[in-house]
Amino acid sequence: MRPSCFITTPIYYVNDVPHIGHAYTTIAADTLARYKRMTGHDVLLLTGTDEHGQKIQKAAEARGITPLQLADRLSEGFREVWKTLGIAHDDFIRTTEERHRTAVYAVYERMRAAGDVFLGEYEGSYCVPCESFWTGLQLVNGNCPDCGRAVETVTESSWFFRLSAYGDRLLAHIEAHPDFISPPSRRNEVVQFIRMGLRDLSISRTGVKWGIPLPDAPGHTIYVWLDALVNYLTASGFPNPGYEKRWPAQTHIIGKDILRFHAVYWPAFLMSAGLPLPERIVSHGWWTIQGEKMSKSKGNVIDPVAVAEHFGTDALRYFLLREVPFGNDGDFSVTRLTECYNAELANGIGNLLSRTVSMVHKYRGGTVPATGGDDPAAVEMAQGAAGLPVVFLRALDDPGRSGRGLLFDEPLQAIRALVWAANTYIHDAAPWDLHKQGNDARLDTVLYNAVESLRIAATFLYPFMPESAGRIWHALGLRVDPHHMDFAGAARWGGYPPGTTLPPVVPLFPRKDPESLPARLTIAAPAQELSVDKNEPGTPAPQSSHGAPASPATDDGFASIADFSRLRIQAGVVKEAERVRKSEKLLKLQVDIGTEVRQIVAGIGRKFTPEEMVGRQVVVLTNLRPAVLMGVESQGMLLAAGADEVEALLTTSAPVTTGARIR
Ligand code: ME8
Repeated sequence: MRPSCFITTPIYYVNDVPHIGHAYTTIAADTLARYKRMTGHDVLLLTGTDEHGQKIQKAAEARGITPLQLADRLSEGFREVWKTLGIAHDDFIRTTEERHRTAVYAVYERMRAAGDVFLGEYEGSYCVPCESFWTGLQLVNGNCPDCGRAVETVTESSWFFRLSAYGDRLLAHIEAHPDFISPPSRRNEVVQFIRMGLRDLSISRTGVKWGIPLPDAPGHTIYVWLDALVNYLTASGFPNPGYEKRWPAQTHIIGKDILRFHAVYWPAFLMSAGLPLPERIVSHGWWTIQGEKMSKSKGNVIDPVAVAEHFGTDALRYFLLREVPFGNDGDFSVTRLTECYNAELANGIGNLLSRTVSMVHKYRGGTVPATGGDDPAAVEMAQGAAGLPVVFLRALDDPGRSGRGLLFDEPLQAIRALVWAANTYIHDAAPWDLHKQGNDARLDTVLYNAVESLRIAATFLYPFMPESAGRIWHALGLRVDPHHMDFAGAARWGGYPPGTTLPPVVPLFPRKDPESLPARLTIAAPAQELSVDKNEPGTPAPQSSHGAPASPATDDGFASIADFSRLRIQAGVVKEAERVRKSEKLLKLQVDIGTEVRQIVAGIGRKFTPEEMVGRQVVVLTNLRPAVLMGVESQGMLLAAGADEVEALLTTSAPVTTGARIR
């Protein structure tokens, strides 16, 4: 029997349509779910919508419709967006469903039977948008500490949950299960919060009509967070027999904004109800746009569907999980996405596929030959491929239970390295020369190995980029069922069946012109930088393709802050260095920039030897468009100074965190 694996996203509020942030969590959960299915698990991937509470009530009133009408409409909108983004959820829960009400009542009854529910008087500050009560101590300048907005003072009779009784048990559980909350910085935050002392929690409202009525307490509805959190149990089938097959959940994936609800309240509710706790809660960071919180009023909300329409769904999926380590915050930039798309997808796997398939057609009539023998030049590439299953295991399963979290960027980096190695292998082996020389055996070997690298890359890309993996398999004439495969075996070199005939080549990731982005993807620059076109009062100045205000026709020679902030300059550490073949001036460096290791070709070879460079902290322009110098790709530029020749390298006055931005 396949082991069960229950993975969840938060259930999203139906007060607005999904944006890039919601897409991020859901794509991450879908990627994990696909990986788990590939490794033989019986997966339940759950997402859904959170439909009760004052926030929804108010949003519906503002639109002149009922809360349920609003929920119906927006919930459907979420489903449609998930379809566009390739999300294969197994269940979509709505908190207005009957099955959910049954589960909420069953949990509430268990909490009451445990003696943890009592009637009290509530007076507090309530933040409507966050659905959160705050104490006077927690308020920041009298406002909500989470969103900064004004709070309302509320006094009402309320049912309480004895949260204060659970502090020690929660701490003991966290201590005994290092991977219960990740990444570690978030775990520490939760521990500190609990250590400060937990107050009993008000779990019923009289002021909120749009909610699940409390049994035996007319006029009270259940606090929306208790209602919402129970969704995970509802989807397991609770309280019906058999729910234990699904419960406890294996992974709750959430944003850092809702950590306390998941890592303190939720486990306490479950403890009180005598139910097992989820295995792990993984919290990710926050996406901003030009350093600011996304909001409709600022006009900086990015629509994931518009991004997917321009770049393709898989490019968006890839970029979100590749760009920042999962626990970190990130700034979403379409400019950066375009660069990443061109450098890593178009020039990377897209180029590998098109050149390989073209050569199979040109030199072998479209049929992939058997390898002509072992090739020492391919050994390292094959070893890298063979290591992929372990990279996935360490990054997504946490075998040592260290609680590092979900490290989606690590498998992506390993796949990128395989693609890079394959492109370099083709370049070095020069099949076009082998053909001219009539070296058929070696040409067969090189073509076979190129195809094989693609088969393996596609297989391991599947959880991240399911549609593209399918297209690569098709281009290689393969039929693969990712849910019934030998995951570890797929990485073994030599699995591709020679003699397969390939269809004509179809480009996988056609290059994108950074200067022609659709208007829907350009974001207004921060408000203070918007100028107003004098000819049309009230109209913002035209936007250039990268979102900054278009320069006026006259160039006064000054760079604006917007010009400078387009440059991503980071501190890096040189890990490896060697001379570029046949060049006196160029060194090929592998530079760690915190999130990845970049290959950079630098014209410093007359001043520095490779040995002198290893271990040095350097300053790198990391969003320079990649270029090929003497046949070697350079993914950035080392900053140096000198009159004619390089005299010195730029560095910082003291060592800084690898990857730190220079501003
Ligand atoms: O909080 N960056 O719903 P919600 C990254 N209904 N992730 C983001 C993001 C951003 N800028 N904005 C949103 C709720 N998210 C409750 C949850 S669960 C029992 C109830 C993602 O619609 C992130 O996952 O406000 C965050 O936790 C979630 O959307 C909040 O969605």
